[in-house]
Amino acid sequence: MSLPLDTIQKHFDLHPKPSTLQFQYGTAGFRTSASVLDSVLFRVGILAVLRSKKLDGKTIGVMITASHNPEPDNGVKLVDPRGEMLEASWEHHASTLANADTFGDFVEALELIIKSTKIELSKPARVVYARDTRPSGPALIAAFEDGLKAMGLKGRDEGVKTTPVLHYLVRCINTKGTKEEYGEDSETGYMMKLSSAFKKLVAGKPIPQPLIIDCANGVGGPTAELLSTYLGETLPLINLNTATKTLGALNNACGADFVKTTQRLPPSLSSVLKPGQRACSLDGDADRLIYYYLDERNQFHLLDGDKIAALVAAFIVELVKSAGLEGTIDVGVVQTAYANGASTKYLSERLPVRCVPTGVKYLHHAAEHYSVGVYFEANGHGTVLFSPSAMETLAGHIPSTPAQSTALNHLINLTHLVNQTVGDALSDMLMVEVVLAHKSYSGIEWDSLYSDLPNRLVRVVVKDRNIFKTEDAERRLVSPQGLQAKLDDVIKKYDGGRAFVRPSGTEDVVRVYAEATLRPQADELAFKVAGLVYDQSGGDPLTRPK
Ligand code: G16
Repeated sequence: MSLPLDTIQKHFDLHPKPSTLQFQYGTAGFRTSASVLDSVLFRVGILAVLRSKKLDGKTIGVMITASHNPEPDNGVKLVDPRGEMLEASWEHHASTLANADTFGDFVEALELIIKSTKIELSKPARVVYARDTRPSGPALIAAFEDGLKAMGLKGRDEGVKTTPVLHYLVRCINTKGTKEEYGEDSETGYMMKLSSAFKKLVAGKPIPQPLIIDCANGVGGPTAELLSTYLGETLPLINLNTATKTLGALNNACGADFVKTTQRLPPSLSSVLKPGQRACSLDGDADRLIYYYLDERNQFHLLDGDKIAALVAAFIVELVKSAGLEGTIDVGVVQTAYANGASTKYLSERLPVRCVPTGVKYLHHAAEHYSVGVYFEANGHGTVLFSPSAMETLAGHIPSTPAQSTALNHLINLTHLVNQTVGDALSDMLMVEVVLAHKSYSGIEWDSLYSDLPNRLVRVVVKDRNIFKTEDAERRLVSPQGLQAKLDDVIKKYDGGRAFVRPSGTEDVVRVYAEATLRPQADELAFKVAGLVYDQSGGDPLTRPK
C-alpha cells in the first residue's frame, strides 16, 4: 500500500506553511502564536495517523493546548498509547514534517519516516483528540482533521477537555478488555473513578472547610464543576475564575503560573479568601496545581509543587511502613533545578531524590525507576507513579494486623486516585486533600514542613534563546562560552546563593532562577544574572532587566 498522494496534496495546499518560520517539537510539543500554527496542525494530523499505524493501530492522543501561555498562543502535542508523552525519537519526525517547505519536501520527509521506522501503511489507525478553551481551538482542530482526512481517517473528537483527561482516555481506550484496564473511557468515568477513590480515602474524616479553586478561566473550570457533582459533600469546592468565554481572560492575572511566578494571590481572590482558608490555582489546561493561604496578618504563603511533593512523599512513606512493606517498596522523588534548595534538603534527608531537566517526560521517566516515584516540578506539574511490581506487591500482600490492612487499603486507593499517565491538577488536589485530612493539617502545618529559601524567577527577552545551552540537569550553562564563569563570580557573593539560566521550551524567552538566604539578596541576584544574560544576547540597553 502506498500513500494517497493526490488526497494529501489536495489538503496540503489548503494549509500553507509560513515560509520564514521554523517550528520545533519541544518539551510540550509545538507551541507558539496560534496565528502561525495552521500548517503544523494539518501535518500533526498526518503524523498521528502514522504513529498509530506504527503501533499496530493503537490509539494515539492529540491535545491542542498552550497550557499556561497567554491566550493568543496555542500548541499541540501527541500522546502515546499508555497515555505518556510521545516517544522522544518521534519528536524529530514531528519537527521535520512541520518544517518541509514544499509538497515535494513533505512527501520526501513522509517517505523517509515510513521507511526508517518500518511503518506498514495497510495497518489500521486510531486517533483521539481534544482541545482547551482557547478561541483559536476550533480552526486549529479543523486543520488537524484535514490531516486525518488526507490519510482517510475519522478520529474520535473529544471536544473541550483538560490535558490530563485526554491522557487518561488514551490509556483507557488502549487497555480496555486487558488485565491492565485503566477505567471507563469517558470524562464522567474518570470523575467517578477519582471521586470514588477519594471518598474511600477520607471515610470517617471530618468534612473540611470549602476549598477555593482558581480555574484560570480555562478548561479546568467545567471539569472542576463536574468533579464537584461527584464529590458531593465530601469536599466542598468553590470554583472561581471560570469565565471560559470571556476574551482575554485565560491565564490573565490568575492561574498556577501567575501565582507561582509573582508569588502573590490572583487579584480576583483578594476579597474572597479568608485568613487560614485553603485555595489552589490550576493552569490553562489543568495539569498544574499550586496551593496557597493567607495567614492571620493577611500574608500570602505559597504551597507549590515542591511542598506538594514533600507532603505526599512523606505520607506514602508512612503508609508503606504501616502496611509492613518497608524494604519491599522503595519511594523516591524526582525534581528539577527549580526545586527550592530547602525542599531538596528536606526530602534528601528522608528519601532518594534525583534532579532532571525541565519537562514532564524527563521527570516521568526518572520516576519510573522507583517502586513508587513521586515527581513534581516546582511550578505544580506532577504525579505519583506506582510501578507494575509495586502494583503486584500491593495486590498480593497479606497484612498481618488491622493497622497494616488499613494502610494497605489506603495505598491501593491512592493508586486509583492518582493519574498514572500524567500530572492532573484535580487528581493532585484530591491527593493533597486526602493527606491534609489524614494528618489534620491546615495550610499552616503543611507549610511548616520546611521554610522555602527566598527565590525569584525572571523572564529575559533575548534576540536568540537558542544560543543558551545547558548541562548538569540545566544547572550550568555551556554556551554562550564564558557566561557561566561570570555567573559563578556573581553567585558566590551571595549567602546561600544559587542561580541558573535556561532557555524556555514553551515561550520565546530565557528563564533565570535565583535563591538566597535573604529575600532582597535573592531578588538582587536574579536581576544581576538576568542583566548578564541580557548583555550576552546583545539586547537593547533600554530594555535591560533592572
Ligand atoms: C510545560 C512543560 C513543563 C514545563 C513548562 C515550562 O508545561 O510540560 O514540564 O515546566 O512547560 O517550561 P519552560 O520553562 O521550558 O517554558 P505547560 O504547563 O506549559 O504545558
